[in-house]
Parts: sequence; C-alpha cells; structure tokens
Amino acid sequence: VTSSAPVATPANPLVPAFEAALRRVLAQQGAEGSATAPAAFSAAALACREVLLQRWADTQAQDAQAAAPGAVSTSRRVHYLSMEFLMGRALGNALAALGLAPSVEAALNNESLSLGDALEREPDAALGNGGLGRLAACFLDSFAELGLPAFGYGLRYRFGMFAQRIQDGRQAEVPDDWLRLADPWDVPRPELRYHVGFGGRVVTEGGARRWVPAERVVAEAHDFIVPAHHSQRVATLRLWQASSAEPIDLQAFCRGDHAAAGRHQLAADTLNWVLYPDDSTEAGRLLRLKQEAFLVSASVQDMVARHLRQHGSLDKLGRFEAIHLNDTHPALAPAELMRVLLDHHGLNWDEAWQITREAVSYTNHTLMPEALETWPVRMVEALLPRHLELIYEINHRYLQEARAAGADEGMVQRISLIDEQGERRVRMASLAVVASHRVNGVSALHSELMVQTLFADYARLHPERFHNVTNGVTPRRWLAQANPDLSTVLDKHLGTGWRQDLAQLQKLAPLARKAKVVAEVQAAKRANKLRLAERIRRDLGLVVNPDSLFDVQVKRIHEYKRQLLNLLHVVARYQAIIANPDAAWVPRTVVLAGKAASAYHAAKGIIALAHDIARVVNSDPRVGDKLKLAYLPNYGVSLAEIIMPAADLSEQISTAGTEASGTGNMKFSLNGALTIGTWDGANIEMAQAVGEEHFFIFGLRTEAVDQLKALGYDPRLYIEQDRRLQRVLAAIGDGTFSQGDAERYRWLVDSLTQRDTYLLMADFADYLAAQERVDALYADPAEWGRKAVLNIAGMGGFSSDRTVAEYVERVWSAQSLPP
Ligand code: DL6
Repeated sequence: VTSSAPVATPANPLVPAFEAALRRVLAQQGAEGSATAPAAFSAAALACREVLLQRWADTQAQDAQAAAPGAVSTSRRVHYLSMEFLMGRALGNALAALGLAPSVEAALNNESLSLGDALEREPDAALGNGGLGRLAACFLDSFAELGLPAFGYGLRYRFGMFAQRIQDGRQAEVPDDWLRLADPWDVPRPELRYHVGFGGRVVTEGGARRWVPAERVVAEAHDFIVPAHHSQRVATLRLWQASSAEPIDLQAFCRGDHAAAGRHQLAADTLNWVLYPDDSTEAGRLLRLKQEAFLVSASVQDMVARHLRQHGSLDKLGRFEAIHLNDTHPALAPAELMRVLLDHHGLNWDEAWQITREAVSYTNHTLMPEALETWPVRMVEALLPRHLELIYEINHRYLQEARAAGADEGMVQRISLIDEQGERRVRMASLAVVASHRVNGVSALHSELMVQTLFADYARLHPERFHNVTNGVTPRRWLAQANPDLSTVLDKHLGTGWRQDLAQLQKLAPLARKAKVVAEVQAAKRANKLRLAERIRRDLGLVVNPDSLFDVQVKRIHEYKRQLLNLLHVVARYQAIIANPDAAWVPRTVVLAGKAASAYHAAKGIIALAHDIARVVNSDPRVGDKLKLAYLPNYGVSLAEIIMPAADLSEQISTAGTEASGTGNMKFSLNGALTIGTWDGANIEMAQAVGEEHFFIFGLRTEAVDQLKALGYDPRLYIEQDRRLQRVLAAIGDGTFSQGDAERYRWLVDSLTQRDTYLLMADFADYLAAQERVDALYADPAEWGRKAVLNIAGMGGFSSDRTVAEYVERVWSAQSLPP
C-alpha cells in the first residue's frame, strides 16, 4: 500500500482515533483467540469504516447545504445507475485515502500481524463483468476526489457474476461467494426501504391510471462508502437488496407447506443472486428484466424522496438531479420517473416529460448489434404494464414530433421505440436516446461511429444531444496502489502531485533520455514481473522466465476482442521455433486471462483452445523458455492489479470499429507497457498522445474493414496467400493441440475459413509483422525502456478525473440542459 497525501504522521489527527478503534476491534476478535490475518483484515476495515461513516455524514450535510433554497451552488447531484460496479478490494484504497497505511501497519505489527496478509484476505467485490463495471468503479473514486455530489446505484449481488474455475482446460462457473466473511464495508440503511411492483394490471380511477401490481418486493439500501484521497469528501455506492413484503406466509407454514411459506422471499432473493443471469432461457431473461426494473425503481424513488426532503417540491427536480444511464440496462429509468411523477405526484405529461428529459442522460458503451438490448413487448407488458403504457405514449408523441419535423415513414420505423419486425420488441437504446438530453460515446472513434451508424437518425434530428467523453482510469488504484515501485520512481522525479493531476506525467517525457531514470523504471518493472511470475507458478505450477517479454491480453473473452488472433500468433511462433530452434528467439511469456459469459459457447471454445495450446507448447522440451503460454484463472480487479504493472506488451487487438474504448489499454500504458494494437477505440487517442512511433499499430482501419465487407470478404483469399496461416489452421484442425481429436476445433477452423466475422485472416500477416517489430525492439532494452517511459508520460490525459470533469461540463452541467 502506498499512501497518497495526507500521509499519516503523528500530526495526523485521525491516527489516535484510528488506533483506538483498531485495538478495540482486535481485542474483541482476540477474545476468540482469532488474531489472525482474516481478523486483522476485518479489524482494519472496521476501524477505517468508522472514519468513513463520519466523512459520509459530513459530505451529506455539505451537499444538503449546497442544495438548500437560496444557496449559491447550482451543482447538480449525479445519480449514476449501473448494473455493474467492479469495485475489487477496498482496504488498500481506504488506508491510502485516509493516510492510515503506516499507522495500521505499525498497529498490526504490534500484534505480530502483517498488513500484506490482511490485504490479501479481502475478497474482491466483483459486482460487474468487464470494462463498463470497472469504469463505474473508477468514476466513484473520481466523484469523491472531485467533490461531486454523487450516488452510484446498483444491486447487491450475493454471488457476483461467477467465479471462473478451469477444469480439464475448460471454464466452469461457480458461485462467487464474496460475502462469506461478513462484509465490513457494508452500511445497511434499514430506514431506506421502497416498494417495487411487478405484474398485475393498470386501472383507471377518477380519470387517472393506477398500477395494481401482482407482486411487491421491498428494496433495502446498503451503502458502500468511497473516500477521496485528497479531501474529506466521499462518494456513495448505494446497492439494493430485495426482500419480500410478505417474507413468510404463516398460513402455508402452519399447514406444513414450508416451501410455499417461503416462496415470496425466495422470489425476492433471486433478484440479488447473480449479475446477468444466463439469458439463454426465458426464465433467465425475465429475471434480468426484473433486476433492471428493480434497480431503476428503487433508485428513482430514492432520488425523488431525497429531492423532496431537500426542496419540498418537484418542479426543479430536473435542474438539481442528474440521472445517468450507464448503458441501456437502466434505460427503464425515464419510464419509472414518468410513472412516479404522473401517478404518485399528479404532474401533467408536459411537466413530467420536461423534468425527465432534464434529468436523464445516457452513455452508450457498445455498437455491437447483439449487445444492444431489446425486450419483447409481451414480457414488458406482463412484468411492467404501466411502464409499457408510458413507453407507448412517449413513442407516440416522439414520432408525431418527428413526422412534423419531416421524418418519412422509413425513418419513423427506424426511430420508433418499438421494433415491429418479427416479435414486437422495445428498443432500450432508443428509449435511452429519446428520453435523454445528452448521449455520449466513450472514445472519439466510438462517438463518431455512434452518430454515423447506430444513432444516425437521432443524430440528424437532435445533433446537440450527442457528445464524446473518452474513458479514463483512476491513477490512485491503477498506479499508486497497483504499482508502488513505479510510484516511488515517479514521486522521486515528479513529486507526488500526479495522483491528483495526472497531466503532471508529461514532466516525465524529457527524462526518457536519461539512462538512470529509464533504469529505475525498468527495475520497477522487473520487480513486478517477478511478482507475476510467482503468481503464475503458484496458480498454474508453470515456471516462466522473468526476463522474457511478458506479452499480455486480459479482458472479457469475446470474438471481437480477438484473443483467437493472439492464439494464432502463439501457434505460428511455436511452429517457427520448432522449425528453427537455434535462431535468436526473443523469449516470450504470453499471459491470458478473462471470463467468458456462461452461455457464450464460442468464447468458451477459445478458452479451451488456449489451454490445449498451452499444454502442448509449455511441455515441449524443444521450446524451453522461448515461448510459454499462461492462462490465469478467475480474472478480476485484484488479479489485474498484479498483471497490469508486470506487462511489457499490451495486446489491444480488436477488429477496428468494434471496441468502444477499452480501459485496460490505459492501465497497461500507465504502467509502462508498450501496446500492440489496432486503430480502434481509445487506442487511437492513446497513440496520438504518446506518439504513434511508440506504438505497434497494425491491421485494417475501420473504413477498410467496411469496404472489405461491402465488397464481400472472403477469408480464403488470405489463407491461400499465407503458408504460415495454412500451417496454423492445419495444426488447430488436425488435433495437434487436442490429443489427436480432429473434431474438437473443426467448428472454429470452419468458422475462420468460411465467415471470419472479425477479419482475423485479413489482419494476420500484419499482426505477425508487428510482432516481429516488437521482438526487434525488445532486443534493445535501452530503446524499449525509453519508449516505456514515453508511454507513461503520454498517459496524463487518461485519468478518470479528466473524464468525470468532462461529464460534468458536457453532460451533467446546468448548461447542458434542454431549453
Ligand atoms: O466504456 C467502458 C467499456 C469500454 O471500455 C469497452 O470498450 C466496452 O466494450 C464496454 N462495453 C460494455 C457494454 N456491453 N457490451 N458488450 O461492456 O464498455
């Protein structure tokens, strides 16, 4: 743990209070004779929690005062709705933020306990899947750091998404039981409870519509407090827990039908079991929709209640409260807000719609058609009949306006919130766009493609709505906490201010010419590589050479991210080494990690192939340390904190036009890795910031991809021209890596040969050429080191503090509101 300022010194007024709390908690636990690492973890966490609770109360008081009638501040409170928050561990961050690391370390040492062990005991709060969820977690850190009045809203998943086990080289999903040790960070708010309805019917009473749900659950708030590192402010992550309004049916219980007695509670519990229940079944899909409605309803009710407490009326709600939709999962929020304003508070349509559009904004995180949510109308009708009525009405009015503005019938069909082709479906992205005053993409390229393709019609009608805000990552976690050795080097040469103002990394650029600075950065890298090598040995029993080039691709497993292209390179390299073992090979350790969605068979096939290739390559005595392939299981935030600082080469190789931004790419560069990447997502802005000559760029660009597809892409043309590609595909197809089983990867070779949706064949040769440039540069450590330093220096613009500041300016400010 490296502590950011304020550093705990004897003058730090928190220290005595903290030490007392620590002694108290340790004494309680010690009474059971359990002064062990888990006890040390919970004691340290509970002690931090006391300080955090005080800061939480102070922050709320400050924000309430700033929002009071007549107060000068007009800053809007942000309500960031997201199905995912990939928080990781909290203790290291809390100690650094509170400046308590040295004192807690000393206090634990007095009890013969180690802080390092205590930190390792904490389970990851993995309430997310990938970049979208980790971005939300970085934002919370920046909300606190920038002092923005803000709440993140999510669900308290009992079992996260899933923990990944590898059994016989295949992914197996097991429950991620992260709450098995009581969660010391959890702050239950039993006083904050809201009813959320499902099903039933809508009746007319006195001319007004009223929803009579068939089922009701209670949403209970549980807070997680996120501290700033350079002030006393905090941000709040409010997670909803469902319970039944009727937890036990006593009649059924007395009849002896215990299952029936608990069925309501079971239905409520199910809402909190896992993130993204497998959507390959109707029940799974229904549960997802229910979870989304649950998140949205509880959060909107909470926001409205707070606004009413502070302002007494609703007419200015849109001016004071921003509701942000992190992707389309919470896109029911505008319908829910309309329902609350119309049905509970008696506003008329125009008033309610004006407030809703002022409040709501939306970030799109993907252009992939299959990831764009739509829900069958029949499902929405059955579960949320009043919301469907409101969506119809929003649609009706919106299409009327569009017609009046000259939209023809073709356009009307395209912009309608209801997809009428095939089974009628509600288009969630359309609902989000129509109800928002601002819509943003997450990198320059993505935002441009968003208005040219997915939202082209809406962008023509409302150009002022569309903006770009390129993603960023928090330097507190992804540099200060994850990479203490590099941080020490930066502190020595730049001072400590980069934690708060990452742009200060620029000052490193001129130092890249100094061999001593480069050597210090390289020494930090080597220490991190030793740490990762040890982790690989521990998890896989595989010994890797810490001086080999660590070539890393870690992220969700998805065809568009092209982990398969990486594997094709590994096979090509393996074959080349076998063919010419005495050549001067630059030793490489290829590291992969990532989870595949449980119902995504092709992605799971890629994981299996990686393990099959690793088994053969790693055990071939002709190869030795010239090539090793390590697939680390159960990728998550804590593992990423070990991997990112240790990478020499970062693989960002998605097909151009498919990766919205990426944030892993930023974490790698920030930690001094060089990138091999396509002209995609935020890779582009990173290459521009660092200097394209310090990046290994390869592959077709978006326009070329589009042209090739328009002409009729035929992967066989590329295969026919490339002997290496033929040999690689032949080996994968003939059972070389699958114990002679020529059927195992037939589907994969067929798919690459016949369709190759993500153009691996078209980019293969250029990718291999770029890998050769990587080898050549790595053989010159001084030059590699210089470029590594320049990569770090160029990353000043990719802090989530900058990103959040841009959201405030472009999306959440009073100036961004519709007239
Ligand atoms: O914006 C955060 C993150 C981007 O960095 C990734 O490029 C993008 O894939 C991810 N998007 C999603 C959305 N769903 N899908 N697929 O996770 O968002």
